[in-house]
Order: sequence, then C-alpha cells, then structure tokens
Amino acid sequence: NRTYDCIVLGAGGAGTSAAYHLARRGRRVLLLDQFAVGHDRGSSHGHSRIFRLAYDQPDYVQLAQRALDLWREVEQVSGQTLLTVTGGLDLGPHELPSLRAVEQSLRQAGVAVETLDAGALMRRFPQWRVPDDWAAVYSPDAGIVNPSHTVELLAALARAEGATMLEHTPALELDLGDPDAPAVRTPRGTFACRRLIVAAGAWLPELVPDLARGLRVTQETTAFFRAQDLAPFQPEHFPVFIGHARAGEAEVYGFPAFGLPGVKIAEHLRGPVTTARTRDFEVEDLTLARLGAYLERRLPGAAGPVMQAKTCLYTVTPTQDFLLDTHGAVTPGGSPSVLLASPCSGHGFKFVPVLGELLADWADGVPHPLHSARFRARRAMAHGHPTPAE
Ligand code: PYC
Repeated sequence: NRTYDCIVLGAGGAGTSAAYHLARRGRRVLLLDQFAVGHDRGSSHGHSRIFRLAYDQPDYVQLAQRALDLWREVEQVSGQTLLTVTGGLDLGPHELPSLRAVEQSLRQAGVAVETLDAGALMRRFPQWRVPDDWAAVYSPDAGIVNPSHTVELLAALARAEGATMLEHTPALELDLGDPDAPAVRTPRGTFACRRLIVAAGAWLPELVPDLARGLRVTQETTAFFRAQDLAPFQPEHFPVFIGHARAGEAEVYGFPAFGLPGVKIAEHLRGPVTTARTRDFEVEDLTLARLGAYLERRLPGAAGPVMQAKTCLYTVTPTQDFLLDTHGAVTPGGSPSVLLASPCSGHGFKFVPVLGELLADWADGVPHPLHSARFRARRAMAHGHPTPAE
C-alpha cells in the first residue's frame, strides 16, 4: 500500500523528529530522503549545535523550554545522552539592545540568569579577553546538542515505532493536484498521503519555486582550532557562547572542546549565497583568518592552528524566523494539505524535538500552543533579505 497518513520529505533534524512523533502516535508514516540519513550535504550534521534558552524574544524562550523537556524525554526513551550542559554566554558591547533583550526575556520567563561586567566575566572565565565596555549574560541551562547523533537516533526511534524510511529516494515531483491527497513521485514509485511535510532544508526552494525569493541558502564555515592547553576549554570550564556584535561586525559563536579536542568557532550568517546543488564545500581562507584573529584577540589560549574546517548550509528567511506554513499560504491556489517546514535559519537545531511535536500536531490537525504567528509565510517572508550577502 503506497498511501500514508503522512509523508515527511527530508530526514534532517525536523523531518526525523516529525516522523518519530507521528509514528509514536500510531500514524502510518513514510520518511523519504534523497541521500542516506546523517549525510553531510545539508544542515543537520556534525558534532555540535548550541542549545540555549537565551533568546531576545519570549516566544523563542518558551519554545526552547519545551524543547528542553523533550530533549530530556528522548534521552530517557533511548538511554542516549543528547544534550551536554555547559552553560552559555551571550556577550558583547554592553550597550547592544539585543544583549539587554536576551536578559529581559529570560527573566520574564523565570529562567535563571546572571549578568557579568567585563571584569566579572574575565575573573569567572579567564579564557576571555574583552574590553571594559563589554558585558555578558550567563545562563546555566545552555549546552551542546549533537546533530549527527540526534538525527540517526530519531530516525531509528521512528522506525522502531513503525515508520517506513526510504533513503536514496529523491522526490522527482510533488503532485499536488488533489488537495486532499498530495503525492510524491520518486524513482521507486509514487506515494500518496493525507498530509505532506516538506522539510527539505536547502532543497526546499528547488521543490517549491515560489520560495526561492524568500529563502536564502548560504554556505557557512565552522572550524576547530588547537588550544595550547585544552584543560580550560573542557565543557565543564568553558560555556558555549554567542558574540553579539555592532552593526556591520560579524557575530561569532563557539563551543568548548566537544567532538574533537579543539575549540570550535564560526561566524553567524557571513557565508556566500549559494544553492544546495551548486555549493562547492570550499572553506575560504579569509574566513579562517578572521576566525583565527578573533581567537587571538578574545580567546588567546585557543588560538592555535586549524584542526578541522567544514562547511554547512543555512536556509534563512529575511527575518531569520522559521517558516512553518502551508503550500497554500505560499503559492496562490496551493495545497492546504502540504506543510512547508524550514525551521532553521541557522539557529533551529536546538528546537528539533519540539519542532517534531509541532509538525506532528499540524499533520493531525491540532493547533500547537507554541506555533507562533512569526512562522507564517506572510510574516517571515514579508520583506526581502535585509542585507545582500556577498
Ligand atoms: O542556534 O544558538 C544558535 C546559533 C547561533 C549561531 C548559530 N547558531
């Protein structure tokens, strides 16, 4: 039988999580991916992504709080550790409104938070060198989630709950002619369903051309650097961090030694615009030089040679909010039975467990209490991208 309650297209973080939630609820689920689960051509691979409650918008804090509960639930169900708590620092020039907004929204949500001036920051975390006018917001719940581990695990849990998974099975065409029975044509035949979730990451604009204007794909570089002494950069001593930056400067984020024995850092949303098909996987020397200079300046103990550098894809909306809306909301006359899910914009992985719940609720026709209006196409893609990335 080639008919399912729900087909999930794309076995990355959001797709595997949706398949798991739906299969757990007893739905007939088909999870399709054009590559093998865990592949490194998209956005859901590698050792580490930041988990944090620290957002400047209260609704994202709430979403992260629900995600935290669900990370712990999946850990319990599976017996696997998925979230390593390290604490987290949001830091930068103290006058930045985004820093104050993070502190406020955490306090508003009743989340434990500490503010540190530059001196207090460097006494508590002597790895850092910052100017006198910097400040930091420390949140103890932040940490690291491992995308490769998570995606493999959620796919396995979905299969154990009865989901069918087909790898190396590209969607050749979406057949959306019948609004009540969307179908996906693949080299293995055509599959139909009541509800289709397209969680194809950077391939989404190719599957749904009306998204090409609103979703921008960029190729970002992350790099591990060898520290002179690894001890101060172990996860129990060095929190994950997000560097807030003045306009025109790069936001740098980073991790303690995790996955590899080095400090991983990256710039947020500075990579070249590309497409999933044409990106070149090339690490730019200039980017590595900027990251090295950042470490020299701010974290000198970690400013050793590059150990490993890789690229990954961002798929961003103009507001950097997620896009979670129906095909009908994006394409005139489009299908109401197809959900276009682009819950990434470079900061989505931490939400994977709650995204699965949200997508499964949509497939079941149940409104999720945390489905924010900011995820509607109308809002997330109302304007063009604010700055043309070079
Ligand atoms: O999700 O925390 C995050 C993040 C910041 C920069 C890239 N990802």
